Amino acid sequence: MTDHIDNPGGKGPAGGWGSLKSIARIYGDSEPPAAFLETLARQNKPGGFMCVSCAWPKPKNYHPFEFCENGAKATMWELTNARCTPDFWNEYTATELRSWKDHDLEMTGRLTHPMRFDHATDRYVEVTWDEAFEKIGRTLRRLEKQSVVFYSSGHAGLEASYLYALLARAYGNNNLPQSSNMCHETTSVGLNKVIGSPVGTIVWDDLEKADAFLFFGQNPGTNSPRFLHPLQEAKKRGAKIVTFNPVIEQGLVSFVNPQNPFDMLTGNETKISDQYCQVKAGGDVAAMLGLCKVVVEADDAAVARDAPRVLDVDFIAKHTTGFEAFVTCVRETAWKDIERESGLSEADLREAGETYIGADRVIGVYGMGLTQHAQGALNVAMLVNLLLLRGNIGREGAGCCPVRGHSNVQGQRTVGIAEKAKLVPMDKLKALFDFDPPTEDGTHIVDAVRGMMAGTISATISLGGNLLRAVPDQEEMERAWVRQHLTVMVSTKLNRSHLFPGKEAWILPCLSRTEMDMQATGNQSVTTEDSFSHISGSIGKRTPASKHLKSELAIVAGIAKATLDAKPTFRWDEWTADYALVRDLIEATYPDDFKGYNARLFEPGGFYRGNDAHERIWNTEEKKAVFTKPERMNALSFEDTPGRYRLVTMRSNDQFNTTIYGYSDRFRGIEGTRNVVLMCPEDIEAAGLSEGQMIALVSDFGDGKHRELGGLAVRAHKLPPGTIGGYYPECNVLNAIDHHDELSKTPAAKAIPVKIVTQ
Ligand SMILES: Nc1nc2c(c(=O)[nH]1)N[C@H]1C(S)=C(S)[C@@H](COP(=O)(O)OP(=O)(O)OC[C@H]3O[C@@H](n4cnc5c(=O)[nH]c(N)nc54)[C@H](O)[C@@H]3O)O[C@H]1N2
Ligand SMILES: Nc1nc2c(c(=O)[nH]1)N[C@H]1C(S)=C(S)[C@@H](COP(=O)(O)OP(=O)(O)OC[C@H]3O[C@@H](n4cnc5c(=O)[nH]c(N)nc54)[C@H](O)[C@@H]3O)O[C@H]1N2
Ligand SMILES: [Mo]
Repeated sequence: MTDHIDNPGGKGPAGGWGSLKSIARIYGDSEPPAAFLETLARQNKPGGFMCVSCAWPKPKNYHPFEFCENGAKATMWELTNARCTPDFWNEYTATELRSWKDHDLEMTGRLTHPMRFDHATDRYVEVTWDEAFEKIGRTLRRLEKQSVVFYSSGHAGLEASYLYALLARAYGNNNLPQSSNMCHETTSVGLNKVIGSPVGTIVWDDLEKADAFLFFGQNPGTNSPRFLHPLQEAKKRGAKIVTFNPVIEQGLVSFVNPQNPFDMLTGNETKISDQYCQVKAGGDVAAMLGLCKVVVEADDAAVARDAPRVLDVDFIAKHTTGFEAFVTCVRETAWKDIERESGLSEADLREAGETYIGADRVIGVYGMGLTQHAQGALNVAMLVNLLLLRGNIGREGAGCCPVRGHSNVQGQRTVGIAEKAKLVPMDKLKALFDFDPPTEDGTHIVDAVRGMMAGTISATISLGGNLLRAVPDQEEMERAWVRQHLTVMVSTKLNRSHLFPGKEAWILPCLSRTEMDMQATGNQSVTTEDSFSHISGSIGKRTPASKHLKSELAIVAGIAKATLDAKPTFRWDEWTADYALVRDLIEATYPDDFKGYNARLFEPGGFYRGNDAHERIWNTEEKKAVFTKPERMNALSFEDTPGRYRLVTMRSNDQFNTTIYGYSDRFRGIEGTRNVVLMCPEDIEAAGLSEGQMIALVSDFGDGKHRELGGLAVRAHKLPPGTIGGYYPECNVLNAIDHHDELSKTPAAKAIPVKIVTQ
């Protein structure tokens, strides 16, 4: 067992006083109004509001303050006193603002008025909502239907999202790409292919019963800190945790619970990982093959001794297909190949494999470290292979746990934001609204970006997000984005996407979920779905940041009314007046998932939508869970060559995606800057570099296009040789739009092939 895990440069355990200080700093920076604590106390509780940050579930038995460091930051970021009013545009032009940093753009505060871009002066100018809707509608009516994209980032609640998808379909296309196309699309497609479920299979109770957790490429300390509470509990009852990650992430090393006064006063840390395996970026396929090999060898030995089997043979026989081919591959794979491809030793993998075998109930947790690779779906299939060997899916305390990103990213998919026509009950839409929904598939993000570059996409409506900053090939994308005829951004804060306006461009500012959403029938609640498929109501109580803001639902309805022909079945005004009517429509469209929807909004912990894979019902083509024989030993689409590195794009502890709260990545010991490249000392030396030296990275994707990011300081960090680290979104200029997961097209942001250029 690994007793001590070095944290390179990090400042103490996750949580604890560091976390409170970090929240306080944002509080100071963004000057939120008083009574902020009162708002935080309502976060993630029945009758309160659901956190605007990540999609981690809300427990039934909540803590006095059911929020985490980053949820508190996200809330504060929205409650800032700063306002980005129309006057701001008297001082700056869009072109000038392009040199601003993401952090500084959002620090201008909440957007307050609907705005139209005026190309003559290069500024946004204030407009009325009526003018905005009328003109957007008029242009949409004129454009070629297939050339319009309806993007959404996973913020908006289920009600607005359902109407948004209805708007796109009634308009005439299924062009409904979502942020998950850059995120867990690999899960939606890859996991679905092997177990017939596009989402994770566990529920909260399983967390409380698992004997071991295997973490692959998910960083709870930063991205889902409330996960650290059940992990701390798990450690207390003796559960084991093994982590596979090229970067040593503090939240997976140790944790001090900021909700526990005793832990806070004594600095009582809980060690999280029992073993930390610094796998190479893209090396998980080999690592998991190694773990499977340990299981298969142990089973062979058990058979020879006539001891109880290590494989769950009954489960495999009854519930799976493809076992023989997979196991033959496992037996035939040599340890030396596994070691080379994973960067891990046989001894370490044996230790991890023994932990897996020693635990009766195991949960496999994963995030972007598995999904954002050229063979991300193979990564996911390998994790499923490993779990299936011992029947660890669809059993109490066991299962597959992809940790989702945005607070309602999963739910938006559930209620019809999907570019794939087959995922949506079109017959129900036809019956409810009396129109013929389009049957052709729409655009995935990657297709939308290619379409913008090729000129076939000429308008983008964005329900939240910062698409321009989130996608690969950013420089080409910026040139393509401005060639569009129409860009409409429904946003809370200013971001880079606003600064590249299409020929007609609009900013439509919306309410945040913490704010009152007063409509004709009173303050409205909205609902979101978490990573465990539980649906919870959310009510905002704060006074809106500006009296000109509209809710996301009201904005969607406003655009729809101005764009679509009127029909008795399209009751946009009534739906805006009473969101419960929209929930009735959702229930009518998805009766199995949303039975009794309106009555169940505030059930503690949310109401469970159900998941067939959790019940061992496999909705795959084969009607079984599928073992996948890997055709490759790694998740990459390129070979190693001298001077080529695998660049991992990382999130700091001080950001939410493209929203940069500040420049303190305290867990990694990086302060005051994001312009760094993390490299291991051996790589620094081998490349003839020195710490602090300024370098540039250039793309080594091999498609002949020049992509470069300069002004980066070399930082020594404990990483596997050949794997280097840089920050997302800054590094997006280095990735190619064609570099994506083969099956799901999720951009491969975790092993971008790059070379180093000295400046
Ligand atoms: N505070 C905060 N919370 C967030 C977000 C945020 O930006 N900030 N973003 C939200 C969103 S949209 C999402 S999708 C989630 C993202 O949450 P995560 O899934 O945790 O995403 P990342 O931090 O990008 O990467 C996860 C981990 O993968 C590791 N990794 C990189 N390459 C590999 C590899 O090849 N193999 C393995 N095993 N590991 C690898 C990285 O070192 C990192 O620790 O978080 C959500 N929550
Ligand atoms: N290189 C690299 N690229 C990546 C990733 C990576 O790890 N590496 N991660 C990918 C992932 S996982 C994701 S999910 C995408 C994220 O891509 P997006 O979801 O498009 O980006 P965000 O940064 O989450 O969007 C931030 C903006 O959303 C708006 N906003 C915030 N709250 C609200 C709200 O309540 N309502 C509305 N309407 N707007 C709101 C604000 O204006 C804010 O500026 O990026 C992807 N890109
Ligand atoms: Mo995400």
